Amino acid sequence: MNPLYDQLFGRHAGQDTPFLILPDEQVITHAAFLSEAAQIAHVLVKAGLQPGDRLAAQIHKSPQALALYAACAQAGVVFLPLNNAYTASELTYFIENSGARMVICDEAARGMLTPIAADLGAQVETLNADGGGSLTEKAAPEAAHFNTVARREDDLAAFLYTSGTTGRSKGAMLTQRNLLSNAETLTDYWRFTSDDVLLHALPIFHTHGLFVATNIILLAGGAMIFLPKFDAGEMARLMPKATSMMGVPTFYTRLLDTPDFTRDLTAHMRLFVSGSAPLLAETHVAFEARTGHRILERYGMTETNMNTSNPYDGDRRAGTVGFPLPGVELKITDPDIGESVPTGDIGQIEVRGPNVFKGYWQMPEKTAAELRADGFFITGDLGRVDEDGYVHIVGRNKDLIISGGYNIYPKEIELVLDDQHGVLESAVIGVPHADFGETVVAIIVPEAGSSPDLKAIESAAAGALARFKHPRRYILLEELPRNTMGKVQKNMLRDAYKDLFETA
Ligand code: MCA
Ligand code: AMP
Repeated sequence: MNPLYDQLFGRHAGQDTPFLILPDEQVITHAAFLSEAAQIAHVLVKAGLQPGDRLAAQIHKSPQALALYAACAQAGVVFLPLNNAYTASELTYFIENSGARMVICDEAARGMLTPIAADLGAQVETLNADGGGSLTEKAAPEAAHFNTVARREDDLAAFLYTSGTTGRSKGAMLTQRNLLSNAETLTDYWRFTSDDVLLHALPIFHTHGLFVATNIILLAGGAMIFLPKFDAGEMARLMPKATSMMGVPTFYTRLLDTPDFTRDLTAHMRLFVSGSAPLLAETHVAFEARTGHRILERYGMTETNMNTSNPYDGDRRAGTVGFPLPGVELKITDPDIGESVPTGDIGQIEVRGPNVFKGYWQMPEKTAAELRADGFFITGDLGRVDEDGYVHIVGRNKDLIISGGYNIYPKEIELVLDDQHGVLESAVIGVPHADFGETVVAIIVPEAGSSPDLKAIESAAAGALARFKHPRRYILLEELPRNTMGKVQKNMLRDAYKDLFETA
């Protein structure tokens, strides 16, 4: 028994129906995909990986990258996918913190990662964007059948790192049950069947593209048009072959900016889902005006998978994230005392259910601070539930920026900036941005008498942090606004700089 592997992958054994459809129309069947996964699973086991060991992968999106996920599930190895944009120092932390025993990377990164991995006792194999590399070379001669390793529902299936307000990333431990229960609920709620063909342009190193999109299609037995990345022209070209699409709000605003994206092109589509960041009500309205479809917005987190969704049949309300999913309990509490607030009032959103993770890897204090003993997880989002039961997210109780669907914690950037020559302190904020929803702005306070070299600061940030976290604008200020307690008032800064990218 290995519920995750059996339910998502094993059930398709021997099926010659399409699973992945590539942009050049090449089709990979479920059976062919499973054979490749089994061959990779042999490589992992021969390399000495045991059930419960972590495998970190910083690889491009490809069918083989997805087969690696299946191979980990089959061999009972915990899959730890990493954003391609992470720098060497970010990667070092993830490998060290997770204790990964194997690292899979692109050939181009092998030289940089080999000494880091060696120091930390991990082996390195490569997997390139075209599916080549040492991993698939070693897999090629292996048998296309692998005896699935037994696992239980509460065994770990994946680690996904999420940053935190202290600047230190936390490994969210997701069990088989977390992933499976959510996939089952969503498949049903959004009516996915084996007739579905999902247009898949999300990265597969985050919950949205890996678990929400892929696990649903696997469970339903449908197919995915598997694009290496989002490209509005490609989406328009391939949409006629799809039935459904999932994306972050930037996908939708970019599609609306594409003249080829017409009503005719979407007439046959069944479902458009948005999440990972707030979808502006105006985008919802413009999308309906252009296509006649109402986008279905849902709300989730790395730690919880999906929590709420607008209804499939009922009214999909712009600016709301719908109702708690079946099996998910949601309450709005007072952040100071943790008690529920009266209906309609704003408070922090807490959720409980089989979707909620097991805790942060080796961080019992952080786990205890966010995951209550009674199972409720404090999301850090602020919201309210209206009289019709729709959940509205009105803000965040955590210092977080979401740019194009990627989460960015200001503290992590501030720690780098504060270390630079001539910098007394810094404050990093998110400001509205037409394309990314929010973008990063850094406010730097110079040390008395010094004038910091912004070019040098920019390159230090570039060396330490993934590209999507880089401030897009630096502003020098003599001092930061503080309240009487001495706390920096970021809301004043956000307000002062809210129009910086108005015309972007
Ligand atoms: C790329 N860049 C970014 C971003 N993406 N900068 C800020 N924010 C971003 N999101 C950098 C590029 O490296 C490039 O740098 C420059 O910005 C512009 O790149 P561009 O070509 O416009 O970007 P792109 O490659 O087209 O990517 C934009 C994107 C992509 C398609 C929106 O970021 C994306 O696929 N986002 C989806 C993220 C996602 O899956 N989130 C789900 C998390 P340069 O200027 O040097 O060229 S899961 C989650 O949040 C929860 C669980 C949930 O509810 O789903
Ligand atoms: P992550 O940690 O990457 O999983 O991101 C989770 C966060 O994304 C949540 O805590 C929310 O702040 C945000 N988020 C996800 N979906 C939505 C949504 N539909 N509307 C607003 N915020 C969202």
